[in-house]
Amino acid sequence: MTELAGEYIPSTSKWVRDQIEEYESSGGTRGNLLLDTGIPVIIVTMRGAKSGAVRKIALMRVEHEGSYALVASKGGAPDNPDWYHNLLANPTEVLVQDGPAPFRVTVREVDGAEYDEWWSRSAAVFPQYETYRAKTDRRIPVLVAEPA
Ligand code: F42
Repeated sequence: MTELAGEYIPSTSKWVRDQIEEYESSGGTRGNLLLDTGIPVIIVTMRGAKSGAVRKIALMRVEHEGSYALVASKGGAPDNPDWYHNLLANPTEVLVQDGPAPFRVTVREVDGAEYDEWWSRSAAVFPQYETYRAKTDRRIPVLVAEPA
């Protein structure tokens, strides 16, 4: 089973860590939608930038030709999510789970035309991203995870 070595420290956000637990324990057959929206999610496993621990988050599933957008929206909050820093610090120690088992990916931040292309794919899956963008003057980072 593809895993990251080290101590797992769950998210401080209960609803998120519960969703991750349900997704992983069911092989992606439960806990795979965002609340009651019917929109699929993925689980991303990474290395903490400060703790060096294993960290996990859930994100909306935005997939295109085997690659995934990781949209650091955090509900339109004024600051970036902690996980954004993790992925920038350790871009090759990342797993994506989209179904029964996680697989290794390499992550990079996108800009320019590539950002626009992935942003429109993301907003097509989850229109709420546009609401988040309108809510903050923070530029919401978009990273792309590509199978390693
Ligand atoms: N968040 C998004 O930003 N975009 C989405 O599309 C999205 C979808 C989604 C769907 C389902 C679901 O359950 C949650 C979803 N979320 C989405 C929420 C997402 O999973 C995260 O919970 C959210 O983005 C906040 O991420 P965060 O990394 O800021 O998490 C906080 C709550 C957290 O757990 N903080 C920890 C803490 O102890 O305060 C630290 C986490 C951490 O990674 N620390 C690093 C370390 O070294 O361990 C250091 C990080 C640093 O700043 O260097």
